[in-house]
Amino acid sequence: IRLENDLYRALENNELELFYQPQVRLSKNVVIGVEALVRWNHPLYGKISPSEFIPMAEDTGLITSIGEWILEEACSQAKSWQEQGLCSLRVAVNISAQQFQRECLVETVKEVLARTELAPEFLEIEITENTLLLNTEETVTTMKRLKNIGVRISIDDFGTGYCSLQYLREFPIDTLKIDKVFIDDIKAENSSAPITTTIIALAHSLNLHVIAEGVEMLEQQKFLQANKCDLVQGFLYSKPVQASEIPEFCNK
Ligand code: G
Ligand code: G
Ligand code: MN
Ligand code: NA
Repeated sequence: IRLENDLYRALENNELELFYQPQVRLSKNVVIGVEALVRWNHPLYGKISPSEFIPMAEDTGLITSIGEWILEEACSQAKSWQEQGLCSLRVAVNISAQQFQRECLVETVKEVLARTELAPEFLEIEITENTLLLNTEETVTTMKRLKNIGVRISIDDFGTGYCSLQYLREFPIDTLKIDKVFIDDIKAENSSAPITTTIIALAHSLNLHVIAEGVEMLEQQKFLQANKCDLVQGFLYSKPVQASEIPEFCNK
């Protein structure tokens, strides 16, 4: 309860910070994007994980202002990297289920893109399958409106939700993110990881991109390369880092 009170001040006290984790194209070994991951630097308790305070932000309604700050910070950072001539990185932003349900989301995305002057194709919105479970009609409408703006949509933690696959036909999705639990099945280059290979095949047969999350071992990279996964993300390449550390990944 104390923590909830503190969250009210976190924004104005500049206690929130975005970290960025590189996303690598396997065929060319280049960084093509980053996922923005929020951190709360609490003056007393130190770093607090978003899995703790995002639910709190949802309960208190603070998710609207915090979500807008995250979106704007991520887009303006991406624009700033582009202006420095470093690289044209896509930025992926996690949107919680509740945030996705808010009526203002599409307007907020539009306004943030206008203010930061980031071209919409460089913004990717990450939602989970559980977001799709809620209020299907409105969810499709919101996704279509986001697509019309030109932003990309990815399904985070793919394969772990309680969702039927029917949505893949109906919803305008660009990318599937294979959850780390399935990547963990890959222990060696010749491992059996049928869920991962099936998700890759599923994505490609639907003309979607596919990214593996939580890649930690070279054996996993080799397996994913052999099985034609498009993109990878994980500690093998980099943990989430501060914005200032991202440019050095672009010149590799
Ligand atoms: O980065 P980390 O492993 O601590 O993230 C923990 C969880 O918090 C993950 O499920 C991640 O998707 C979520 N998360 C991280 N950053 C954000 C954010 O900016 N917004 C939302 N809604 N969730 C986030
Ligand atoms: O739910 P979502 O996929 O957005 O959560 C991403 C979370 O996974 C972040 O908290 C990030 O710190 C964490 N993460 C990213 N790469 C790895 C990895 O290779 N191993 C582990 N254990 N966690 C990772
Ligand atoms: Mn994510
Ligand atoms: Na995930």
